[in-house]
Amino acid sequence: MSIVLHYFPLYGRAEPIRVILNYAGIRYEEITYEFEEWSQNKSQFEFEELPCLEIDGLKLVQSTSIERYLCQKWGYSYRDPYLEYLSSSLMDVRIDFTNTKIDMVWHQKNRQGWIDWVRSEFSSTLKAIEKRYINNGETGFFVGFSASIADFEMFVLIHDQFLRESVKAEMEPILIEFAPKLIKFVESFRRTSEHLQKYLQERPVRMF
Ligand SMILES: N[C@@H](CCC(=O)N[C@@H](CS)C(=O)NCC(=O)O)C(=O)O
Repeated sequence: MSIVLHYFPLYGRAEPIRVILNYAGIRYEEITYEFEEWSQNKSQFEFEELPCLEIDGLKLVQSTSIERYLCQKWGYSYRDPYLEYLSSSLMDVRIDFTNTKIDMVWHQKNRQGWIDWVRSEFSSTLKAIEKRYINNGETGFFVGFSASIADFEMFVLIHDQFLRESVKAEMEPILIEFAPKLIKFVESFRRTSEHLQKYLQERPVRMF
């Protein structure tokens, strides 16, 4: 099977896709577009946006639909509608967060304002996310006893936005104050896949 991920030199909307692929130990290539060369390339892609995941020549677009596709294909989804709702609703939480961050940090160049927003507004969402984790029995997963889209999404949200080396000093205190069990989730989920651990050690350091 040939798998190619097309994206920019960012974690961005492609990172949950990379995390799912790596967690499952699936080999793929990446084609990275520098921002200057994007305008000549965008017409190749439906909706003229990235990420795009090319699987055996089939070009999949829209990041969350790609994630759902991968989760269905590799056994990380639930047939039960309520369990799947519990799982995918956490994806919507992460997207709301991403959209706010893109707007404040990327467009408005207001990183400090965004950090203030995380502490004053998003902290109640962090508490609600932690409550979901506790309600599932602190199993190491957000829904049931095995990995689902909720875990990939919450791993990317909590690990990359609060705990990775380059943001930890500023962001981890917010988690410690409002939702400390989410740190335990990240530690536990990382241990469930050696492929994921290797990926995290080897991936390039990105700002966004
Ligand atoms: N709903 C889309 C949004 C995709 C999107 O906004 N992609 C941005 C990068 S994160 C992009 O391609 N920007 C370049 C452009 O619009 O020309 C998804 O989730 O994939």
